[in-house]
Order: sequence, then C-alpha cells, then structure tokens
Amino acid sequence: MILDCAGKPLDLSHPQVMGILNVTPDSFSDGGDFLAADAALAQAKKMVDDGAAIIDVGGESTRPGAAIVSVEEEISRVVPVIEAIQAEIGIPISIDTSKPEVMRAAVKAGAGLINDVQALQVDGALQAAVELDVPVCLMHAQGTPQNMQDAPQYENVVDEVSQFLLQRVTMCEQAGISRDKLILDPGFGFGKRARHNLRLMKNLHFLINQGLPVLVGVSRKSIIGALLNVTVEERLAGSLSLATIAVWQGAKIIRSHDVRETVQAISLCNHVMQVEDFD
Ligand code: PT1
Repeated sequence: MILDCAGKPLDLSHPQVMGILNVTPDSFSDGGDFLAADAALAQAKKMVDDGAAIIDVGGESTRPGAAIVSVEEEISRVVPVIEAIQAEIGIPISIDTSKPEVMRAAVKAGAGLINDVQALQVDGALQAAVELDVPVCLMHAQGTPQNMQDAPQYENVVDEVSQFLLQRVTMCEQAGISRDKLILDPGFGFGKRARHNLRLMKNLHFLINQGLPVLVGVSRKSIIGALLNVTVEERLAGSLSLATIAVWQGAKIIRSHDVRETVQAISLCNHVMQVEDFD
C-alpha cells in the first residue's frame, strides 16, 4: 500500500520510520531563521541517509506541560524549515500540528501529510484537511499537553481509544476525506498512565485490525523513564524494544528521534515476520 503525500510516495507495504524534526527554540538555536533552517536541513538529510521514510516537522512541543505557541510563531518556525527540506529531500514531509492555519501554511510550503495529535478536533482543522487533500494521521489524546498527565482515567483504555479514533474516521469520511488517506495513532503518553500505555501496547493488534495503517510514537517517552528509571538520554534501548513490539503486531510507522537504530530494529522484526516457515 502506497500513500500519496502531495506527490511523494510513502510505501507502507513494510514498516517505516518517521524521523522527528522538532523546530522549537530549544532544538535549533532560536530566532535566527536562516541558521535554524540550515541546521534543521542538515538533520533532515541525516535522517534520510539513516533510512527515514518521512520527516515529521513540529513547531509546537506536545510533551506533557509544554507551552502553547501562537499561530504566527508556529508558522514562522516550521515554514522556512519545510521550504528548505522540501527543495532538497525526496521523501514526504509531515506537519505535526493541530492548528488549521499552520496546516495550510505547511502544505503550501511542501508538507504532504498532516500529523494531528488532536485528530482534527480544533475548529477549522477538519475543513482545512479536506481542502488540503493530503493524508492525515489521527491521534488519540485525553486532555491537552498542559493538563493531560494530571489525572488520566479510563474504564477500558483499548476500547475507548479505538472507539474515539473510529469516530474520527467517520467524521473525516463524512467531511470528504476518504479512509485510504487516514492513519491511526493511539497516542502513547498523551493522557495515559504507564499501565494505560502498556495495555495499549499489549493490545495494539486490536487497533491494527481495524484495517487502517497505525503509527506509534514512543521514542524517549517518560513511560520508558518511569518503568526503567532512566533519563531521557538513556531511553534508546527501551524505545527500540517498544518499537519492535509495535511492529510485531503490525504497526506501519514508527515515529523516532533515533532513525538509524530504529530502522535496524524494525527491519529485523520485519525479517522475522516475513520468513517462510519451511524451505
Ligand atoms: C505521537 C507524537 C506525535 N508524540 C504522533 N505525533 C509527540 N502522531 C509529538 C512523554 O511522556 O506519539 N504520535 N507528536 C511527542 N509528545 C510526547 C508525549 C512526548 C509524551 C513525550 C511524552 O515523555
């Protein structure tokens, strides 16, 4: 299955890595647009060399407790970077945003997929996605990054997350986005306790069985820190382990900071999945 991301193909016939390109002041200097875009371009090129199939550009952090960024600020961060990398790399670019104005500016600059941690629930986002006519990743979150870890609660996290995502798929279809443009993501770390994340991971096949490609983002997340008691710099092994568990169940896209290592892990996993049982 190949997704058309504004003219650039994303081959989902085997699992792929989405490289994370954060364009926030704490990632690439600040303010100085050209320098920031230059450093971001270098990192994007490295991720392509390392085997990324898509680059996810984000101008607003969504980690727990992150600050809100204005539309203008977010656009001024992501657009120069998207323009710079779109001109030089051949793989699709996704825009990690929930704001319709940012979606429009980013796709105009060359992004070919909308990655929305609020699943197009912000006013105007669904309409923007319809008009932009690019694939969309719909993610589940309970609450907002500002409050989501305060008191996450579920009766049945697997059912609730799946039902939410399927409702959003229906909303998209009714608005005119065909389901073959949609990707689902349970939203690890977005309003979930460790046990909720673990149940979602254990039962990921349930979401995968709904028939749409599933994206998983666990790279360096605090669930790894909480369970292994490791700092954010020490979370590579944990990230690869969770990525492998996800791919084993059929996840098609792994969002990762560590592209090279993640490509290797999921490649081996895929070899095991694909091997014939007998000569
Ligand atoms: C994700 C994701 C994302 N994660 C998609 N987009 C982030 N589709 C940004 C922590 O617990 O999983 N899927 N865009 C990053 N967000 C977080 C959330 C980062 C939680 C860290 C944590 O440490």
